[in-house]
Amino acid sequence: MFCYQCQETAGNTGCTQVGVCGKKPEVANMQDLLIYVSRGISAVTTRLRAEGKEVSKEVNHLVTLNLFITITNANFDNDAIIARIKKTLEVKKELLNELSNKDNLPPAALWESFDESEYPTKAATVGILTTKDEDIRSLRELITYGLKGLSAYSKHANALLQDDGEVDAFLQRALAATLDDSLSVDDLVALTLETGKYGVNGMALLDKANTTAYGNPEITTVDIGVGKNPGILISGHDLRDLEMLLKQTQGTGVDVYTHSEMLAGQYYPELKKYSNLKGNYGNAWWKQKEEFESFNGPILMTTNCIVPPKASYIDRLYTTGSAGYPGCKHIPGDIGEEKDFSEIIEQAKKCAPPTEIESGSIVGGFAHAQVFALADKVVDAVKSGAISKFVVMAGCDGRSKARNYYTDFAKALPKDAVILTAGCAKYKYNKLELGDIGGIPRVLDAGQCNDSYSLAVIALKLKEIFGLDDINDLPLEFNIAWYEQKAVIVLLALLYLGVKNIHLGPTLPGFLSPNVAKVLVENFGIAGIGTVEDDIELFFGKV
Ligand code: FSO
Ligand code: SF4
Repeated sequence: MFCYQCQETAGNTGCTQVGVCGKKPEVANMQDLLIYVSRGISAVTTRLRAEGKEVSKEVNHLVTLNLFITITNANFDNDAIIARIKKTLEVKKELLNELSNKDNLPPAALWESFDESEYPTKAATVGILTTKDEDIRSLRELITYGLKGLSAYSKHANALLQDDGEVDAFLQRALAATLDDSLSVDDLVALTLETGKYGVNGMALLDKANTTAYGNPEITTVDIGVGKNPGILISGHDLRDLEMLLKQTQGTGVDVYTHSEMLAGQYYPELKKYSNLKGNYGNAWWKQKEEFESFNGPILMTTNCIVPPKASYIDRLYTTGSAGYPGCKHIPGDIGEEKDFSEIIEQAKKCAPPTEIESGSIVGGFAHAQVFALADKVVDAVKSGAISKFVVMAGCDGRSKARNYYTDFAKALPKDAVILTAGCAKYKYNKLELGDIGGIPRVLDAGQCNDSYSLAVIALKLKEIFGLDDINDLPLEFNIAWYEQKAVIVLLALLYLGVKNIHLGPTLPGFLSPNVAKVLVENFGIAGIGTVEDDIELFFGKV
């Protein structure tokens, strides 16, 4: 196996024996093959579109779900991945029949085998290292990881019956382009930036889907303690799953708690109206071994991030959608279907209520509409100097000790600085008592990692209000934490929007070759992180 797609990759160069995430070599290899066949089918759909033929939504959804499944910590279930490979090959076979011109298709578009005993051998020939030039490899993977993130966001929008055919067409065109040996480094750099453009569109689509279905997030105080009823803990990012679970648990005496990224569900009017939606339990994804144990009831993983579970609670862990883990029950249900969570609810009834691990509350819901509603207050605070700067600290949390930097950085910020956050990175500082500035909390949580889009919309609005020509002239710094591939699409989207001098940590991606890293540094001023003291001085001058 060789995988270097996430921030925790071994030695920041690549996992080769087993994933730091717990991914086994055979699963890593089948994921490589799933990516290969997804590239192959994308070459076929891209040719079909060029011939003026329609590609169905079902095919688009097939490709996006394939990519989503290979995101870090989403799916560890080899059988599920093999089933996706076969399904993709079947669909591709039919699509090939519709093509008028099959000349010069890449080998991935033509390869086919329904005998899974051949898959390991094939997988060994299609992995990341088969691209020999390190810069081409780096750019192909950077694009692929951005597309994985984009797929995740598209899939969530699709679950709410929203599609953007242009995003899907781009996604497949770009995926197919990673097979094209005629593309130069410059071509691939251009495609990387174009990926960012569609990243913005994909996040806008999801924002529209979420707000159309559930209203605009609003300021919400979320309890982090527990009640007396048994509970179901729902994690991951899929709000449609949360809605179905809330509906089905009403009146059963079972409460629903959110975990990690699902916290954002609490901010939406059409979700928070359910009286059986209790508080948020626990913290970011990587603490789940302890927190799932003490939760006592069943846990539903709707997407990443799964940590390989302990035997003590594996019988309480369920997956759905892109998520999967061998030995955990997977709840099926396609887009537009009502999933049946009754088995989880029945199990919950027999479980003890959650053990309290924290008490108090956290405040969130500062997505674009809510911040716009407070715009006068915010603008006045900036004009009067009460707020000196905003610091975007969106992204992911993770296990590495180096991430304590973000807690220390938040604590060390001048008291007139406000943090804009989204994603599970917030758990590094959302329970600190950072106070407020004239009623504006110093940590404004927009929601999930995809709600970084909201932060960009807010920045663009501030640019307009202050009459600036350039987003980089705002009193705004970007100090982003990354872990997996959704953060890659967020980064590319920000670059496309013209944001410069983003600090990215705790380490720069291992998949960036020295030359590709140089392009990002020279053109966009991307930098790593330093010590807390140095970075505070860099952003604020001597304080
Ligand atoms: Fe976190 Fe995991 Fe949302 Fe990621 S739960 S790390 S960027 O999946 O997607 O922020
Ligand atoms: Fe390693 Fe990350 Fe890949 Fe897991 S996802 S195998 S930790 S690089």
